[in-house]
Amino acid sequence: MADSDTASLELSYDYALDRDCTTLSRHVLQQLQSFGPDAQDLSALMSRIALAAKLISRRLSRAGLVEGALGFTGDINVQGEAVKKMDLFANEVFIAVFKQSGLVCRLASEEMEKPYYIPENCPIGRYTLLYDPIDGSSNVDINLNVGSIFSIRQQSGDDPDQTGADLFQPGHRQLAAGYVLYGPSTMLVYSIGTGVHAFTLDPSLGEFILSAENIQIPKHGPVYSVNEGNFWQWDEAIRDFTRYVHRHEGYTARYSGALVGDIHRILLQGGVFLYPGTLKDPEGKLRLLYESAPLAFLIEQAGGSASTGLQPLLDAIPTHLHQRTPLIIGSKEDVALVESFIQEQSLNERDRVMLNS
Ligand code: P6P
Repeated sequence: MADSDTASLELSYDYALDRDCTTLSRHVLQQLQSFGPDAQDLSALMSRIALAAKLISRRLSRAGLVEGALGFTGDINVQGEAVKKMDLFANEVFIAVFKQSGLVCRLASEEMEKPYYIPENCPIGRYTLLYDPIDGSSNVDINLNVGSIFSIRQQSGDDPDQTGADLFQPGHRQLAAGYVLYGPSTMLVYSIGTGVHAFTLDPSLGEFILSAENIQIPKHGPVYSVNEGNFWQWDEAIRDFTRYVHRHEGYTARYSGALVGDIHRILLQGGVFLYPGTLKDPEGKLRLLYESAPLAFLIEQAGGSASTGLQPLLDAIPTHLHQRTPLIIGSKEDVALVESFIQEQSLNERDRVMLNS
């Protein structure tokens, strides 16, 4: 074999080997360009999240074969939603993974009314994990994509009455955020404030391997993702936006009923996802602390934007753990287009009030 062929082969080996060695924990340290204690903590936290993702991915990939993996538990959670067995399993996985970690003192989950404390980790572990263990669980029983959403915040001050009130801070305060997409492959997409990076689970290795770095969302995209079955319940502004995309070339509707998959599509292809307020749920359906805020953190890190319709999503300050807000998120130009209809409606309303006064 010619020297040049050998050299290029070695190069490809080196590249492949180096990529396969770029695990999540190593990538976090590279991103922080530090081996200090805070960097080590964040690296270890992300490794634990990766472990939780692997355990959940394994269960999901065999759910149809595992006795008792699918279906409902018969309980109703704090959200008023019927709990799936997979919701419960995934919630327990995150708890189990962070026990004995010394890192996380407290977990706040969609599935638990109050924060869950891990006494042996408190007060050493000054981090709180906020998570939706399985988002889109209605898709589990029909074998469609689902996700986990996570956010890491630093505990600020004490929490004497254990309500997690110190967590009621704007989304800018997040240290890390991301999601796991359980699809044809299992992907973990995260940001610690240094861009958005994607890892793909290599089942043969049992490792998440770096598959995309510094992902940038397109400034505009063709996708609009919203449940149009709620059209009758929306404000006129959202209806006007929907009418606009119905009447203009270049838009395509995509909506899976599972937030993580819909957001991942928007991240890669561009466009906008909306879950607006409705007559029944004026604040919308999605929870601020462990769904919208982590996704907004990530999408803004990728060069996109996120809004409640009235303010940047990351400025929103919750008043309780399971607070919901409307969510408009995606490419900057597409989010701005939705907001322009909202602004126009509020101007029209103000004019009407002035005319009638
Ligand atoms: P709807 C799943 O229950 C979820 O929380 C998100 O994953 C998803 O985007 C949304 O609700 C779907 O809600 O009302 O359109 O079925």
